[in-house]
Parts: sequence; structure tokens; C-alpha cells
Amino acid sequence: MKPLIDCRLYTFVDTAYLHGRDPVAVARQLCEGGSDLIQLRAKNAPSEEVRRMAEAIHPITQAAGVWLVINDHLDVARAIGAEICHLGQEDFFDAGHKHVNEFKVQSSKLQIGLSTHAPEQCQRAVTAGADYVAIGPVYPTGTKPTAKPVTLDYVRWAASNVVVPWFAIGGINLQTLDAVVAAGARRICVVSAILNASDIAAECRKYRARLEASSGVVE
Ligand code: TZP
Ligand code: MG
Repeated sequence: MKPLIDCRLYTFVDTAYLHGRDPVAVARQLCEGGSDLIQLRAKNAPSEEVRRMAEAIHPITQAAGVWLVINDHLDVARAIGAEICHLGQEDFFDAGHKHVNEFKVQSSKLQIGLSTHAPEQCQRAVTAGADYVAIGPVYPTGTKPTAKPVTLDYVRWAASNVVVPWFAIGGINLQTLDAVVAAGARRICVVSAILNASDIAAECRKYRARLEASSGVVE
């Protein structure tokens, strides 16, 4: 697996966008398309179901050298030996956690990614030892309809201030990508724009190609 600093494309198996497709097949296509990380995001699924899906997907991502990220379910991430768990501000800080080392004691290799929606949240996440942070939602998105967009201003702030690997997220598609990259993002998360495509691998490759074409962008 690439070091997170060298990762560019972070995609999702989000159960809201499976449209009847098998999550394992979707994960395989995301790997084929050149994803560096894949997050399993199953907002309304019980923990046992998330675990079943994670167990089925993990061998695919491992064989492809892609990081598997489990959203929300720290217990599942630990149980299946996933590389990363992604948590929101409320999952982490509002739940009383102070530093990601609290988790690493029990599961030494598990890395933690944290969502952030403002500079102060980002600084707090970095101080708390986050292995990466997400910066967003940049644009309004149906994937997280109640979240207030942070705009490109927050991406520009991240580009000049964030010292850990960071990913722009929210409303990123082939139309908005150039503006996000121009604002300084080197790494992106794409959920619906890839999962709504009929050929997921082909869609991923378009993002990879566009990111690679912009590799001269300063962090
Ligand atoms: N966190 C901030 S925005 C977002 C998450 C999980 C959803 C991004 O989804 P999409 O479909 O790429 O806009
Ligand atoms: Mg969460």
C-alpha cells in the first residue's frame, strides 16, 4: 500500500449507491480503476452487516494494495484488521476522545482518519494525531444533505496550513474537480459521482488521469 502522503484517489463502497450491485464487485471495480483507499460506508446498516461486508471486501483491497477504511464502526475495523477507521467530529471529540493513540493501544496498526469542517476542527484533529483529515463538504452533496458546504476557501486554507495528508470531499465530480485542484487539493474523495456511473472502473480512471495531469500542483 502506498504511504498516505502519496495517495490521491479515495473512493467508497457506500451502500446508499449500490443500486442492487454486490458490494464486493463494486470494491473490485474501484480497485481496478486505481483507487488508493476505499471506504466502506453503510450509514443505516447494523454492525454485524457492516462486518460481513468488510470481511468480504478486505481480501479484495489487500490483494490490490488498497487501504480499506471502515466508516464509524471502530469495533468492525478492529475485528477484521482493517487498516483505517474513519470517524466524524461527533464520533471522536463529542464522544470524549482526545488522541488517536487511545485506539492504537489496543490495535497498534489501526490508523484513524477524521472529518473536519472548519480550520479549528482541522487543527484539533491534527493535534489529536489523525493520520489523515477530510476537508469538506466542499460543495453541497446529496450524500450528506444536511451538511453545510465549506466552500473552496477551506480547501485553500488546508493547502497552506495542513501538515498531514488531507483529502477534499463533497460534491467532487468531473465538472468541479479542476476548481478543487486549483484551490490546492492533491487528494480527493469521490462517492456518488463514481458510484452512479455504470462503469465504475472506467469512471475512476478518469479521476486518476485528471489528478495525475495536475501533479505539479503545490501542496
Ligand atoms: N463527508 C463530507 S461530504 C461527504 C462525506 C462523507 C459525502 C461526499 O459524497 P459525494 O457524493 O462525493 O459528494
Ligand atoms: Mg461518523
